Amino acid sequence: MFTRAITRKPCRALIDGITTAMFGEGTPDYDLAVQQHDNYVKTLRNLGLEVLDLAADERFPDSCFVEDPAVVMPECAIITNPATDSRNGEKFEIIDAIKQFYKDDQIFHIEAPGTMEGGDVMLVDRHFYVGQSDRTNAEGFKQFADIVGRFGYEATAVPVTEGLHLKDFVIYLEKGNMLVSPKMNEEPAFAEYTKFVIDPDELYAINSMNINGTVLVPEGFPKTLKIIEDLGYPTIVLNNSEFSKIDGSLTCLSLRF
Ligand code: CIR
Repeated sequence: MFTRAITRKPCRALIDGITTAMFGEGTPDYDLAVQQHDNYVKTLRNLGLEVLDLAADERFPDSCFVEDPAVVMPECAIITNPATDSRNGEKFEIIDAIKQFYKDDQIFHIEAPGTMEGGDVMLVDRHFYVGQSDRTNAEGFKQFADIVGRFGYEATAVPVTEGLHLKDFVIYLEKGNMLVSPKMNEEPAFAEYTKFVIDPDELYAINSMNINGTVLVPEGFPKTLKIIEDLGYPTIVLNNSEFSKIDGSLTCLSLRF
């Protein structure tokens, strides 16, 4: 059960965010991004979460994607080590927010040469699956597994070969149900789960977000929406178009705990 979230307002420099255009072409419209972000925060608040919405930080174009510089769980928070030069400094900026909710001895760090971004980290009950991607390396995984192991969590590394982060290609809903890309459907680490394979033309909607039993789904993906509705979930559809242009999905925009 989530009770809180941390978000950060998009900055004007968002238009210079890193992108492979894996989900959409074009430059984000700043004003529209602000509107979409406001709506995202409002939606989390309507679902009962207390949201700390941090001020925009113009030094870091991608800083609204707060999921990447930290990984949070009830027992501790792990400040990651983002892999790209333009994002690495975000780890210093998220700490003040984290310190409002975690004591110093509950805060851990991924250290170089380890790299990690939270978009690669997916929790299933007490088991973390960690993408091995351009952003999270084997050393980052090793440090992470060691930290969470102290709190009784298991951790398994999963190769990510299709694009940016693990959670762009697999998302856990609950009760053993996962939304997966056709490729992740073949991943041995997920053999035991019930997988719903998302059409290649709707891959962006894999990153839907279960908040306490209501699933937030990006707008424009009717086949995925139907799969989620047929599973019995109430859904809320959110337009995330401006973030998708710089490879940002729904979960990227918050830390939830
Ligand atoms: C980046 O390339 O780092 C950003 N433009 C997008 C980050 C998306 N974050 C996420 O999936 N957790």
